Amino acid sequence: DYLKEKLLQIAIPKAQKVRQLVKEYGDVKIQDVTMSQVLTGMKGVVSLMTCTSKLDPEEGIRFRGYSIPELKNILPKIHEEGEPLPEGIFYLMLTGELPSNDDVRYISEQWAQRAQGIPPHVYDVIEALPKDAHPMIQFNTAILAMSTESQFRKAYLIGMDKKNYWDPTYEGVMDLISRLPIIAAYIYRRVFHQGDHIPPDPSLDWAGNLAHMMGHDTEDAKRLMRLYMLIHSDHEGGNVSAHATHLVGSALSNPYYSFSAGMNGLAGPLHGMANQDVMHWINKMKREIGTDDPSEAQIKKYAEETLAKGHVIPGYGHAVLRKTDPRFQVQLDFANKYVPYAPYIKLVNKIYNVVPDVLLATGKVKNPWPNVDAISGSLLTSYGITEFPIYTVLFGVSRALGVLTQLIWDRLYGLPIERPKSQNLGWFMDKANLK
Ligand code: NMX
Ligand code: MLT
Repeated sequence: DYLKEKLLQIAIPKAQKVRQLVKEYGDVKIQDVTMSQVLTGMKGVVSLMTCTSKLDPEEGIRFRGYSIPELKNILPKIHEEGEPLPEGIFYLMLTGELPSNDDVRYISEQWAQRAQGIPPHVYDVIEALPKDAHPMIQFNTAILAMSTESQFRKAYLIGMDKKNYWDPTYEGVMDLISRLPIIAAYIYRRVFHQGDHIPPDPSLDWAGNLAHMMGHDTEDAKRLMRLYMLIHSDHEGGNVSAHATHLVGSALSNPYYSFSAGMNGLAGPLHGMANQDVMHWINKMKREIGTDDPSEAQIKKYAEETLAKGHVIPGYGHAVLRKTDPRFQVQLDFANKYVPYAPYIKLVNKIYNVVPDVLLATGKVKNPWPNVDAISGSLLTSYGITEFPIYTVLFGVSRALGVLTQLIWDRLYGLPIERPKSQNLGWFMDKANLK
């Protein structure tokens, strides 16, 4: 496997640097931490080392230094006018280098081959769940069921040398990523299409195959799926799904256990489930106002009522970003170009005109702008993928690319078990001299 060889060559000097930093520069102070940072979700506290991507509050995400608009131009594509292949961003996040067409083809082929290894019991486990169990429950159950295949545990029991932990991690990650589209499509067809399953087409790319297996076999749907898989793939290390995957991986739990932890976090409404909740919020608005095409004044009133009830407006706000999410923007540009008359896209535009001011008026929301989830469901719906509960699963398939390449790097760096310190309320009160 030339990719593994290459990765090791890139990683050896970097892992040496990590060891040197700990040994020779371990006492260097990097930050002061305030009370409010700890008590409001550790915002801004640098406590993780992540190499796959970095988030700037104003500019948004960069993957190994490249922004989304840049990647749309430089990553390999199947069609000149089309979207980059997610295989390319995987290669970039893994190696730090831009892939050639051959590199991307190699990964596509690897994943198509490895995808054939899903054991039959995984389908039995999915089938044992009620059809109306949320697709994220079915997805995560399948991920855990696939951990019977983990090579990490087997190698660990045989007595693998620490410095080789990355190797079975890489194997598990490649297997897992290759199989996620099949699992996601299986759940989709089981729940929404009477179990009428569509076999994978190994000649297709990873994202194109997902659209194909879901039954959305047009070139347009494949193109949208490539875009979706590209932009959801990573958001540096501190978001809940990345952080959870990394934390659980630090106990040397295998890639399946680690990724499952991340997916449990993605299923929360403040994280990935927001993409489904946005659609519920829009549809409830249409029902309550009594029209499919509410005016901006009506949307404003509905948004204000949402806040008055103590609910969040899904798809808006962010823990780090302080501007419109470039992942929202790239989808909006795509939608305005290809499906501008789609009713949900017209609504997304109207909501964007109104909601930031409503949130700003609260005086407490730190970022009133839309995030990735404010449009992704409306875009999928406009391409015929109208079943909202599958949206977070699609987010999860994509997120695997980033959090699992980082898991390989965690083992290449030789990072230890993670164990921050906790304190009780009295300790914090003492620090503040509060009686
Ligand atoms: N609607 C209503 N209130 C909000 C919103 C929103 N969209 N965003 C923030 N707030 C509130 C927040 O609940 C908090 O209220 P309180 O002080 O009463 O507890 C206050 O504003 C300050 O919060 P922030 O510091 O601005 O935001 P925080 O970092 O705590 O949370 C989110 C970030 C993303 C969880 C938050 O903006 C939110 O709940 N957004 C809606 C859900 C959503 O779209 N999540 C998806 C994020 C992207 N993703 O895919 O993961
Ligand atoms: C993400 O993509 O993980 C979300 O935008 C949440 C985050 O970055 O905190």
